[in-house]
Amino acid sequence: MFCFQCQEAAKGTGCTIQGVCGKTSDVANLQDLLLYTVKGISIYSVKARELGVTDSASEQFIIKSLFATITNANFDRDGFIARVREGIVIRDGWKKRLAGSLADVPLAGHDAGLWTPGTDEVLEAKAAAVGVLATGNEDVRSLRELLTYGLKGMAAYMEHAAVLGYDEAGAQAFLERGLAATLNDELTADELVGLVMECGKYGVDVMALLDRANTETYGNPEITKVNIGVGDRPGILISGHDLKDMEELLKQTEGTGVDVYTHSEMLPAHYYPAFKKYSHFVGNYGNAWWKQNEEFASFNGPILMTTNCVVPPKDSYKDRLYTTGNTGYPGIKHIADGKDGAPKDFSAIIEQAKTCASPTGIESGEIVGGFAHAAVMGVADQVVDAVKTGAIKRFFVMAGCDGRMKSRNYYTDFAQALPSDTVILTAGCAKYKYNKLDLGDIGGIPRVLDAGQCNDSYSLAVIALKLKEVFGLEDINDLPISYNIAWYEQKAVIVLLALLYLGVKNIHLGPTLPAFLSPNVAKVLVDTFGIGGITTVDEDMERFLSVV
Ligand code: FSO
Ligand code: SF4
Repeated sequence: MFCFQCQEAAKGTGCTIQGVCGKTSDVANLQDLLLYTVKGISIYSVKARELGVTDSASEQFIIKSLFATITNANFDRDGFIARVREGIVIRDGWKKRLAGSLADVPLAGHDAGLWTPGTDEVLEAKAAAVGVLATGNEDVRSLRELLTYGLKGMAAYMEHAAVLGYDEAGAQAFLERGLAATLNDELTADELVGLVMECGKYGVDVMALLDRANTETYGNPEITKVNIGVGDRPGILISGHDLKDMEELLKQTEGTGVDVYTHSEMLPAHYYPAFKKYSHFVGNYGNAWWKQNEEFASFNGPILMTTNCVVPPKDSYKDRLYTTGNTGYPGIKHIADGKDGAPKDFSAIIEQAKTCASPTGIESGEIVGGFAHAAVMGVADQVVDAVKTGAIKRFFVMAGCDGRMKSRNYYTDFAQALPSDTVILTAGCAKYKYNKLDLGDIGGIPRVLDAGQCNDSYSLAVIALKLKEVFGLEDINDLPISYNIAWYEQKAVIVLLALLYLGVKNIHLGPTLPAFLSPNVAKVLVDTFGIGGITTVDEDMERFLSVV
């Protein structure tokens, strides 16, 4: 195996024996093969689209496969073998449909479009040969992987929008075009850079699409106080990002005597009007994804993982853990999709919850959030006044991810060291590094404004663009906003590319720069966009605050 797609890549270069995330070598290889398979499908689906032919089963397969290979989403070896076989059937179906035009298909001679799986042994031997290192030139490899990871992040957000009935042909077309491009040895580095930037454009589009899907379905997030204590009834803990699962779980648990709590990235569900009406939707339990080993143990009830990040489970709660959607883990019960659009059946989880003790309290009190674009625009006058009077000197976008590395304590220290006339804008699980600190408020505006999940970083961009308009500025970079972003997995890659597409410069990325950026590709990002890493809190603070 060789995997360097996330921030925790071993030694800052790549995992080679087993993933720091817990991914085994065989699963890592099978994920590479699944990617190779969807790239093979894309060779043909791109041509078919040019001829006006699309296929929603093929589109869904591509999206779900990309999502399943994101860090910490799916560890299910057998599931990946089955997906690869299914993908080959889809690919070969395209070949039949394009029989008359195969000669015009660019890359038709590429192995990704031709190979056949045979036995599981043959398939696994293939899996070991098609990974990241199959591309020899390190800059081409770096650009291909940067593009692939951006596409994975895009696919995750497209999937969340799709389950709510929202999709966009342009993004899907780019997804497939981008995947096929990573197989093309003829492309120059400049052309690959162009595709990476284009990926950022589609990143903005799919985050806007998901924002529309979420807000039109569940209402605009509202400024909300969320309980972080526990009640005395048994509960179900729901984690991940899928709001449709959230909705169905709340509906099915109503009146059963079982409460529902959120964990990690599901916390922002509390901000949506559609979910507030459920009195058994009690609060948020615990912190970011990486603390799940201890927090799932003390929760006492069943836990539903709707998306990444899944940590290899401990025996203490294995029999209470469920996966659904694109998540999976060997030996862990999986809740299947409903048939023909019917809701998923969560009855097994609910029945188990009834036999469990209520959660053990680990915290008490409340945290506040729900500062997505509509809520912030609702108090825009107050915010603009505070900036004009100098009560707010600078905003710090500290969106992104949390993770287990000790070096991430930097973000807690940084938040604490920020002067009291600054405001943190956050989204994603990065917030858990400072959302329980008492940082106070500025004239009633809290100093930590949480917009929601990582995809709600889009909201932060909308807020920045609105402020630019209100202040009559030419350039988004003239706003008093600094970007100190923490990343972990590939959804953060698409968020970053989207911000670059919107023209945001001088983003600082930590706790380390991606292992998949070769020195030359990193230089392009530094020279063109002023991307930088982090150093110490003191040094960085001085640098950020000296900008005028
Ligand atoms: Fe976090 Fe995990 Fe949301 Fe990621 S829970 S790390 S960027 O999946 O997607 O923020
Ligand atoms: Fe390593 Fe991250 Fe890849 Fe897991 S996802 S194998 S931790 S680089």
